[in-house]
Amino acid sequence: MANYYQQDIECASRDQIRKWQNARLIKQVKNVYDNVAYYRTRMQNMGMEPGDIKSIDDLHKLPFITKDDLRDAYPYGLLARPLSECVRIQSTSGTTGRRVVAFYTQHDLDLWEECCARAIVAAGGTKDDVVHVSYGYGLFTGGPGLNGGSHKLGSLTLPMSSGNTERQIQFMTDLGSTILCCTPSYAAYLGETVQELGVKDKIKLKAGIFGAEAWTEEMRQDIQNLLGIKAYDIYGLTEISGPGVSFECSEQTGMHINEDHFIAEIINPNTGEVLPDGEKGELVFTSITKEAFPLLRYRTRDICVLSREKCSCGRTHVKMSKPMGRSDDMLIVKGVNVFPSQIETVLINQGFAANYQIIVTRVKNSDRIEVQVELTPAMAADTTFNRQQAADKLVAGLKAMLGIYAKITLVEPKTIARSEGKAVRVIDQRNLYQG
Ligand code: DLL
Repeated sequence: MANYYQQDIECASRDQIRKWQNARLIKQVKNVYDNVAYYRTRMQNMGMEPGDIKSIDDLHKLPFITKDDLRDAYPYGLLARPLSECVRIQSTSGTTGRRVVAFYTQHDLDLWEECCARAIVAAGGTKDDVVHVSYGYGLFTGGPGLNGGSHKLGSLTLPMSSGNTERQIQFMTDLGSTILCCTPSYAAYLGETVQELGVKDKIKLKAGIFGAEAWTEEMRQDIQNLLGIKAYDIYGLTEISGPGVSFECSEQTGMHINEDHFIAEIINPNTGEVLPDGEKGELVFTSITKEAFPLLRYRTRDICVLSREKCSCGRTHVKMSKPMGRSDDMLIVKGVNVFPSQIETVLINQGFAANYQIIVTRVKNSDRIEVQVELTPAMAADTTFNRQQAADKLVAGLKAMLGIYAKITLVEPKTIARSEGKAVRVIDQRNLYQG
């Protein structure tokens, strides 16, 4: 059985990582130029040829690629290998516009699963663990990615997929699941249900690997307490492979990017200028080892910060912060930038759980924002709990955080629809209200 704590790779010197990246980038640029008409034309239009890229210092000379470019190229326009060499398709979970489809050769699947295996190991997993995968299976990469990683590690894998929460908990207790993989919102829901059923002492979970959507440090604490586990973040996107592009280690202070496969840059989202480590901006990835669907300088729209500070776990790969929201998730309400994560922080700091929905409307050209917040079961049961005071306190907290008034509506526990996939946090109805 291979060892998926790949110390020689994950703890390599920065010089060694740079050497890998230089060689792989040069090869990848030639590959896309030779095999993908889209890239060849764009580079030719810029007067470039593959030989112009001599090291990662030249990366900034290459054009960006965006989700719109991927949609325009749907379905085969960016394929760099004959379809006959591809063995898998996955697709993004987007609900609007054309979906993006990503192709994988067997080699691509192996590398992706290896990245997921590294993530499970970083969360304390070994071949003796029972890995309970409650991400959705199918076109979404969550289930297949973690499933593959767990197989590679040799752990016993429970391919639960999402939904049927009581059955999930039944299997968890009967089969002794030790590592839970799902979205953080579903983990919180599972945690609440475990509490309600009074079976916390029957579950053997020790860790969770949660990602695919934004979640705050406060939500991490909640999930850790509800399930009695250590909760690790995992990040990825279909276009670049799926989960496992980066993952947290025992330090839980950011996610190590698998730099032997992906080169990360942070750019100013407005100007495209590359920013130094430590500055906040849009994350851009170049996949240097992928065969079927390699992307150069893909703009993720995720806003975060990179850090190369020494990590106590020994890994040397650069760390990315939790995405602070997507540049296209950011709401502009009354001219103010609002990220759902800011609202979540206020709610959790005031004792609520991350069960909320943000509704934005426009009345007579003026934006209105309402946050519907579920009472926790304890608040709802407490006859002395003053709902008006709690709502006023939330309004004040949001005003301090965002600088604008947000209406608060407290609703009964479990009345906001739970998602088994990514949580739906925002309902923007402004295009319906032009009054
Ligand atoms: O969400 C892949 C994935 C599955 C990651 C399971 C982690 C766990 P997509 O559906 O293509 O792929 O969505 C990618 O989700 O650009 C981010 O905006 C968001 N995202 C993914 N992981 C995180 C995370 C999968 N840990 C998009 N924190 C990305 C915040 C995340 N946002």
